[in-house]
Amino acid sequence: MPPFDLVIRGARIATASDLVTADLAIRGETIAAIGRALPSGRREIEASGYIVTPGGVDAHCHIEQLAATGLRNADSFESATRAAAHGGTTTVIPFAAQHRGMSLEKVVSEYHEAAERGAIVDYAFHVIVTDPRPQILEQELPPLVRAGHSSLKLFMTYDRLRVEDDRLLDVMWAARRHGCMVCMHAENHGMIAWTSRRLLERGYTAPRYHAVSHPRYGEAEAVNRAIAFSAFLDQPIMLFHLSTREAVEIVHRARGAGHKIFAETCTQYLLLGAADLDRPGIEGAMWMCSPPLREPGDREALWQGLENGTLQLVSSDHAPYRMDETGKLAKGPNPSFKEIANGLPGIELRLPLLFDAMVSSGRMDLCRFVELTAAAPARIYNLHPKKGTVAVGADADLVLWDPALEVTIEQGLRYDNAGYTPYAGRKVRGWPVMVLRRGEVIVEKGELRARPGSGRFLPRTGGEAAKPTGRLAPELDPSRNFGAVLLD
Ligand code: DUC
Ligand code: ZN
Ligand code: ZN
Repeated sequence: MPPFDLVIRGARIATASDLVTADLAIRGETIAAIGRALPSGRREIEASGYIVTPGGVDAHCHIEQLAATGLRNADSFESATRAAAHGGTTTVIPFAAQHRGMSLEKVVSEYHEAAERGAIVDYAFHVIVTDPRPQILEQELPPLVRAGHSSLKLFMTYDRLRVEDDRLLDVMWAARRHGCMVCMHAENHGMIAWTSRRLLERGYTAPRYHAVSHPRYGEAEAVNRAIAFSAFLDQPIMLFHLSTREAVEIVHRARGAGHKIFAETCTQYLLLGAADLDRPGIEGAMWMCSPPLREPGDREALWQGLENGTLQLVSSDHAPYRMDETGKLAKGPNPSFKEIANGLPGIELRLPLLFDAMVSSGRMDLCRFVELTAAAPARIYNLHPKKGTVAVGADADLVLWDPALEVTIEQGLRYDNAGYTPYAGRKVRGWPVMVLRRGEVIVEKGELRARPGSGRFLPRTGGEAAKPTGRLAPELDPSRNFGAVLLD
């Protein structure tokens, strides 16, 4: 009986810190050995010339999610995680989205049911809180945190999702008490509302005006405000989907000043731009997401932010809506930009696009690619070292890359249910040719081998990233002023 279930021989194995050429052996669901001339496995894969990375961790994606408008996005857990698996992503963190008036507990249990039915890769949830009434924060949140839900998302914009400043502080305070990370959609609501109204009043309704309607200063203002709230309450935050140079600069200064701020950008903000929305008719809707795609200078600032550590990770923000009456055209064939669902598909192509743009292009090394797409999200959301690395004892979630394989991204060939990709026509070098999840080969030669429902929930505590620094604002310091009263 061979000592291992599977041995991958002679690949270059990349983690966030090391690059070695070695054999890798798997027993059961975990990595059992990494070394030279390892004993045999029941299955052997000759992989010299290939690269092994940890399975991708996509820490921000919307799956089977109900929008405040009543629209559900195009993907089920099955279709989204099938697409994720084909692209080398083996862990996802989608959302359990509360809408006003809803019980948080009920919302989370419904998303659990959907994921248990369909998920093909492993998953955790961020819990979106839109209605932080005392009952929710005091009664419903604590048991959810104990059950392994340790990150929340808050919106600073959208009529039906946004939480007012004092309520944001309530949620952040509750998060601090229970050890949760708080993820923020940081855009100024008033600036978006004011700009949108004036554009529509003047007849500027096409998709390209979506980019204009989310002013860059609106992102800067809200990012500043979120950082101030975080510093005030000493509650770590994750700034989701940063899109502008200004936001990167603000985060750079805040981190330099010692604030515990984390920041994400997404594939589309690195590779696409506002010019993509500028197409005839309604076609630009396929490039509409929020925050919107920006300018070349923003993309350069985001890349620099990833290089110098200001931004820690790249997610997909997969939010698929079809170009039909179930999605982007739900309000009719000729909607104004305000009536079109925001979001792009991207869960499948995040890793191949970034492998090409980071590694094949020579812009970053393999270790940095692994850090930004797997290790950092796993660490920040406390899934590391089970996920996000290649190490003895870690889950055998692995991607085998052919670094020389060139693929042109075609419109019809995706595995999600969006019906299009905003990256059609792009050529990438480097492609995931085999994907393993907990030791099982789930994608091989373009074929999916895993069954819906075989993905597993990953309960987690907030971990190191969600821990306060211990430096409360002076007004809240219990040894001074009225701090003790305010903390009560
Ligand atoms: N925010 C997201 O995080 N994703 C899609 C749309 C949005 O506003
Ligand atoms: Zn958002
Ligand atoms: Zn999102």
